[in-house]
Amino acid sequence: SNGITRPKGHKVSFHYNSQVEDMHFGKTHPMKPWRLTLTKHLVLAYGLQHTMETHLALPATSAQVQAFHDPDYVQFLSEVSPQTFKALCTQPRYQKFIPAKHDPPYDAVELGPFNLSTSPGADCPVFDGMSTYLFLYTGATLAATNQLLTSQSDIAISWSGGLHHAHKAEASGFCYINDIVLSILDLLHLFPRVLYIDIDVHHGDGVEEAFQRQPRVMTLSYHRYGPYDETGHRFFPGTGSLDDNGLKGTVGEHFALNVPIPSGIDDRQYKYLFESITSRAIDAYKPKAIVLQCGADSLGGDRLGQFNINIKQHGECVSFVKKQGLPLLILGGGGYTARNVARAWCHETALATDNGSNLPDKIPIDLIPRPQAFTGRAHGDGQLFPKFQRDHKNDCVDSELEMMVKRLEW
Ligand code: ZL4
Ligand code: CA
Ligand code: ZN
Repeated sequence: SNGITRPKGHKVSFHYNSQVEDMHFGKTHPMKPWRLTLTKHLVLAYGLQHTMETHLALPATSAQVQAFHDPDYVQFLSEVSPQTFKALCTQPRYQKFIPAKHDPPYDAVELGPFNLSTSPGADCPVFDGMSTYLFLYTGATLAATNQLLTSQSDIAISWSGGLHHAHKAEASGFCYINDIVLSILDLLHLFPRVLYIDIDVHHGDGVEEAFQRQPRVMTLSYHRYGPYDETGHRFFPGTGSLDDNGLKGTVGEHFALNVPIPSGIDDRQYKYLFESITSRAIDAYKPKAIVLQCGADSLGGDRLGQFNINIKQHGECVSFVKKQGLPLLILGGGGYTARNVARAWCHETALATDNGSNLPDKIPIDLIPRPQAFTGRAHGDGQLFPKFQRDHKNDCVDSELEMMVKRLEW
């Protein structure tokens, strides 16, 4: 009745547990789980729940998480809270995970084991309900993965997942459990080759590192990368140069691809890079399944990002990958201007179910039971595709991008 229809010829499932929304990383911490509330409400306001299966996610088990992570780290994560942190830190089994001392600017926060901290300035704080949050976002991604493994879905969506920086025994960059690595390990039981594509503005270092020694996973990350800034730092995490292609001297060499991008890249430039490089990678590698991390911090106007791309082009990356017709896992990731995260991921949910052109331009805003934070003039201009103020000067020049595409042809 509103023009929204079920997709023909493929099945989509959506995996989520609203409990993740209640978490707070800290007052001014950029990671806001309530962006997932906005996303969910927008999806529901457009009626997209009728175009796919919606599954309530259950928490992952410790055994599942240990398929990649160190058992001591998993044990710590399952017990930690602001109340238990100090006592846990003194336990003998965790001593070897406490850094002796750390370099600036990290010395501003007092670090416990595994790069975790209760200091307010930490990237990976210990907060109330943290264990619940971590095991739920991981459970959602693993349930989505299972839908693909059992051919019950052709596309499975897990917007609370996509936390690409977590290492085997270390939290990093707002990521604690690497749900992506766990998912790909599961996919490898069935699919001989899995392609991982990452359009978050940050380098997908945790996923690349986990698979850098082996050829059954190709990782391909598009991200901001550049020289040291005025403060002597690189854009986080500082890895992912063009020459970073998997661990040299192992069979994994040449099975990691990185596309380092200057700030200010626009839609046209991003489309050129994404489509030429992704299609070459797919033609050469012939993956049997694809995992797509859709970090929304690559949008213009993001609090942490430095690109100038619009929701339309972000979504065209999803459509381009979907068009390959392979089992597809769609994940979230970064995204720090919450209203734009919700718009992008709602639009991409619609694209997955072939409803990309069916969403009216005006957000049906009065249908959205919105939280306090979404009221007021600063939030929501009522447009699904807002015209972004370019907030980063475009120092991204075509000739540089063309050279990169040439160098990545092999
Ligand atoms: C914050 O305002 O570049 C954390 C982090 C906490 C609260 C108040 C404390 C103020 C920005 C970021 C001091 C903050 C100092 N609070 C933070 C080297 C850094 C050490 C930490 O999208 N300081 C580290 C991580 C990146 C660094 C990006 C992206 C994740 C993903 C997938 C992770 N870390 C310098 C920064 C704030 C904060 C404000 C912050 N941290 C911005 N960028 C980082 O790829 C989900
Ligand atoms: Ca990326
Ligand atoms: Zn990011």
